[in-house]
Amino acid sequence: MLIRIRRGWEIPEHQVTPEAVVLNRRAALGLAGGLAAATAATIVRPARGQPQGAAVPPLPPAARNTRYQAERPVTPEPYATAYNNYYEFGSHKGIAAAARRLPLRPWTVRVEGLVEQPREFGLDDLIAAMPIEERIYRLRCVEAWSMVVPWTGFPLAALLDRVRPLAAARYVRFETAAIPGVMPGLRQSWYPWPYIEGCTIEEAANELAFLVVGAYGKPLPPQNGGPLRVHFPWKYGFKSGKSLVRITLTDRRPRSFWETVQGNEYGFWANVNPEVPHPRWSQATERVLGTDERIPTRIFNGYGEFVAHLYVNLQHERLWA
Ligand SMILES: Nc1nc2c(c(=O)[nH]1)N[C@H]1C(S)=C(S)[C@@H](COP(=O)(O)O)O[C@H]1N2
Ligand SMILES: [Mo]
Repeated sequence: MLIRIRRGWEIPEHQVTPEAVVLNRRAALGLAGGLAAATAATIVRPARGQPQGAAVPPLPPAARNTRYQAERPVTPEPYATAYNNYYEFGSHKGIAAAARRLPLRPWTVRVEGLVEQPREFGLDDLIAAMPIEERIYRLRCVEAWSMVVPWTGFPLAALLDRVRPLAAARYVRFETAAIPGVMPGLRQSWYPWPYIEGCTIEEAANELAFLVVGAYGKPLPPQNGGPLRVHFPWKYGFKSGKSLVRITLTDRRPRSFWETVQGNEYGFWANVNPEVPHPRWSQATERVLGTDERIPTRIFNGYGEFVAHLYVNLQHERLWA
């Protein structure tokens, strides 16, 4: 079978990445104060496309959990793994080759903060200890494109149980890897690295909140956030931080990367809602990655039956962007 992979820059609708537009504008406005200094610093760069680090073991067998139905075809793997947002590797969609420089092993993630038992987990020990399963989830990017991916992973709640959150913990903060020698995007020093995201403890405990270690039955490739990412399928994709290194339970609402960059466009909650437009474009429909289709966007990305109850008493909050 011949599958032609369109490169990010060949997709006419997305010649411009909306999220990048903001930053380029900010840079043009002279907000790039630290840029000169950062470019001057010596950055050791391994050869482009060269995988780094120790070998990644195959995933243990993972049965598909049929409770979660995508109701749409799975996006062909070459599209999902070649059209990515991962700003640490560049503010365009074609970062997959550059991301192969990320060493995926050894990998550890710290889980700490307001917990009884802070711990650092080696990724393979964690995978062996967790209830691994496959879930087919929709992913809706705030840029109005979407895909459907079979992820392998385990509920975020299963990991949090291991460290026993204290009653005072109200939020979960996700910190993702920032490795200057490996990630050329970090030289764009006007961005508030590292990439931070966050959610409430109730959202983290929701059955849909998923820690992902694989896609399409294989270990999660770096461009999709390997070796460990989170996915909240009812929220815009930017809430789902890639390549996690630290998970912190806290009593303060984390301020996320995109909130810091442009808080009027990217808020804390960022639940998918077709009726609430982004300030610069409509969210009513979405382009289906790998097809020429546009389909209506659904509230909570179609996951309202699982998550709508989380927001009933929060109508005063800016829940949708
Ligand atoms: N660390 C980090 N995580 C990130 C991003 C990023 O730039 N850096 N981009 C986000 C955005 S905007 C989206 S839409 C999803 C994209 O995931 P995918 O490449 O697997 O489709 O990752 C999210 N997680
Ligand atoms: Mo996104």
